[in-house]
Amino acid sequence: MLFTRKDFGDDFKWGVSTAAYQIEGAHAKDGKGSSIWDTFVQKRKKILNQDHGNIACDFYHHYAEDIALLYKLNIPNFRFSLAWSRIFPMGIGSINYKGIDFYNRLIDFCLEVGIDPWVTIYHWDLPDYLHKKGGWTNREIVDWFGEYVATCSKYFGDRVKNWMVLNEPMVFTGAGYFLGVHAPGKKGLSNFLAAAHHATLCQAEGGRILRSLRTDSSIGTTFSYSHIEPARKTDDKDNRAVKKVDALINRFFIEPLLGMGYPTNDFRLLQRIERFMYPQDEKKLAFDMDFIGLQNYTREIVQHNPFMPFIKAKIIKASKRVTNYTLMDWEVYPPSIYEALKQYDRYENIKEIIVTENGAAFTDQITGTTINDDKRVRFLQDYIGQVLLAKNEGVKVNGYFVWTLLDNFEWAEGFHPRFGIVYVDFNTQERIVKNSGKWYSHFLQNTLTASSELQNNEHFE
Ligand code: IFM
Repeated sequence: MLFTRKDFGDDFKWGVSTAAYQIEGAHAKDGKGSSIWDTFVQKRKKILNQDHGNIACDFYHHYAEDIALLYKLNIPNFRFSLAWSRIFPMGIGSINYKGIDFYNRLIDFCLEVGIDPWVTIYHWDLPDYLHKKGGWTNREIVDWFGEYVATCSKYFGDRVKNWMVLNEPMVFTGAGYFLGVHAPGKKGLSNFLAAAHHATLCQAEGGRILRSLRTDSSIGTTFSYSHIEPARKTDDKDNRAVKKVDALINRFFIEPLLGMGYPTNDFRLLQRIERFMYPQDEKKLAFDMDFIGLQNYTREIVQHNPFMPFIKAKIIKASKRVTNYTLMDWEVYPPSIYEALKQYDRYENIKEIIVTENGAAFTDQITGTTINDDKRVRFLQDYIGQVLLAKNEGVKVNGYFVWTLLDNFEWAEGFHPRFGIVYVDFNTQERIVKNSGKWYSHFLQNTLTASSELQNNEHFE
């Protein structure tokens, strides 16, 4: 399939996404407090190569150069997150005005060069001080978060018109409170369900606060979504396993927001979340967002497995099944984003879908000053082609953001998997635009025709 930017229409939002802890560095600069990630990276054997985000891309000091680069690359929208502990070093109470100044400078500079800021309020870096009080497992977080959201709106809402309340609640509660592989490293079903319920309350409450304070902004929140298929298509147990995994990883946070409650019918164990619910909570979980941010990277193949605690299902790694997978061991499967969009489109209450993240980590080939990342160029074309396919079928998708601008700190995987369309030399902080960055730039300038390979796609057969 051949396509150009024009095929998406003039109103379609194109951009790149980032997150504070992954790029900012300056972890203790100008009054910033410690976050759970600042602490977690100090623990032994939690992060590959003992990497940490203390400096990362030093975006705190290089933001002007990076925004100028965005401008040069014709990228009209920039998604970034606010570090809660830069604004409130202790989570609540006294404001750190140097933190406010930093974000004001960043927002102002974006606007000065004509780039729209898209701001995520929470991308996983909870102030440590609040963690010591129980963090996401403590229901008081609804009030703490409310104070933080209102403060963001007060100081930045005159200029920021696109907000995302949370980033991927399934990932930060699942990896951080059930598996213990992300900050704050807690484990167990109770911790997870408590954190999940409070995050779901906060995502709706955050939306309500933003809307009550500014009526002229567009409010959304983001979710990870992977298309799931059974290992053996006709096996009942595998199909039941798919339903459970789908309820957990794809539906658990979005359905209560849409007023549908938690999807406990397809995974009964999740009913235990009711232990953390107060009367009237079900209503409080719902809020009519202006848009939903969908983040898709791959598809998952699921098999029944009686030895897996609680869920009795296992995700089979891509490297055990296919040859085409990324450094994260995620299958390259472009139709996954099409399936994800179609699924979201089936939800009645979604007004608009924006793909707020999509991208891939591969080993880049460096020759002199050229960074050849053909695999990423192919990946982007193929996934964007699938977005167009869904759009042409009437799906209300109206934006696409590449994950990510700069190579950065990839959480537990450290700096090893490079996702950027711009290469970062972490010793010198030099930035080099990769071929994928050049490709995206030309595509956005509408000077080239993209082609997507329709691999594995039944819709074209
Ligand atoms: O780097 C992350 C990001 O923080 C959240 N979404 C997925 C990305 C790639 O793993």
